[in-house]
Amino acid sequence: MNSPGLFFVHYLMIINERPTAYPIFANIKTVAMEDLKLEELFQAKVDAELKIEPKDWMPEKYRKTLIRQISQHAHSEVVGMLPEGNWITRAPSLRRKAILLAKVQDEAGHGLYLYSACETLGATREKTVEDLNSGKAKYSSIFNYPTLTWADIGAVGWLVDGAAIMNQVMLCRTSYGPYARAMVRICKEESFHQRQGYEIMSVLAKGTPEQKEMAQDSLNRWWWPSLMMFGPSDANSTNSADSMKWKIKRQSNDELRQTFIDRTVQQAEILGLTIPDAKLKWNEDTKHYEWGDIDWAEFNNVVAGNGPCNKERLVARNKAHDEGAWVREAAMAYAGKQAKRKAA
Ligand code: FAQ
Repeated sequence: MNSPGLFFVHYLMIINERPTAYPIFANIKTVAMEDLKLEELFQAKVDAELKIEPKDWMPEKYRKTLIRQISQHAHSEVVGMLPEGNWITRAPSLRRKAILLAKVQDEAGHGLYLYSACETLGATREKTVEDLNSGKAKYSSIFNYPTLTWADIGAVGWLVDGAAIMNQVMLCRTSYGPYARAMVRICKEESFHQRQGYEIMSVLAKGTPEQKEMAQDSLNRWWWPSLMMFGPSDANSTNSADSMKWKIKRQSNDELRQTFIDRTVQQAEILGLTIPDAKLKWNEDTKHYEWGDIDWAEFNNVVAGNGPCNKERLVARNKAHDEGAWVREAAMAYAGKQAKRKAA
């Protein structure tokens, strides 16, 4: 307890959650509950940096916003395996293949932690997955672009994981406990992913002229879609006001995008590659890069399901789901047997 505010919130939690353990406080509880509506108590907890846990009271809109964001995040991890999985059989060496395999498996693990976090909010796994497979649910726009060359695996690690981690570090401190805890491990792994991508780009950029050209071509194609990963501009971000108030998000889409650009431009300079933006310019006064215009029509089109690979991704997910039916059945049968054995 390092502040009076935190002490007050903690005290209210004790008397609200365990009044019988503190009979002296029973009357105060009634008064406190009258004075402080549940929503205010919830907000006070959030403001005091206490985590909201699954059994705590929460506004319905908070629960829905979390289910929306966490499920979209989980779907992104799972669909995100597809563009990279495309290169596992064609990785240029055994070392590269082993690294890529490990990375793609990490993404599956991230999906699982996140689906589990989503279940703690009352969303069933079946419904969440069904929403992805039917095309109802969103996932990150970035995974609807194709990986055409080996350099794209470098660009995905460097730029896509780089953008993902920029956004996800703040989520380690998100207000919902299960999401925050899942994000700690995810961020450690994303950090390795970003470095492996940068290393691929650095080897190619220092290689033959053809290899350097391949790296540049890949940067040209992935730069703008990576900037779109941060979501619409703050002015058009419909969910941000609530998410910031509830400390689900702690930095805005535009702030994170700017930080990503500032860091990544310097990394491109070290690689000797050129960011495909004629308007890119360092501003000595703001200490930030100025940059060109994102094609929001392209973003909206991809999010609406009309990007280069949207249909292909859903076909692949549905095929994997159908072919995995026997695994789910076997797991259920095993769980049934275990339950019977325990009951006997
Ligand atoms: N694509 O009001 P906002 C990864 C939607 S994981 C598609 O600003 P919000 C790992 C948004 O859902 C990458 N849709 O929304 C990996 C909303 O629609 P709705 C994913 C987008 O939630 C690497 C509407 O636009 N990361 O890469 C996109 O406050 C390599 C209005 O937007 C996460 O999911 C988009 N890019 O802010 C895996 C992180 N952006 O639902 C494999 C968690 C926005 O109202 C290989 N998510 N929309 O119908 C977040 O931090 C947030 O959800 C944002 C969007 C920042 C993505």
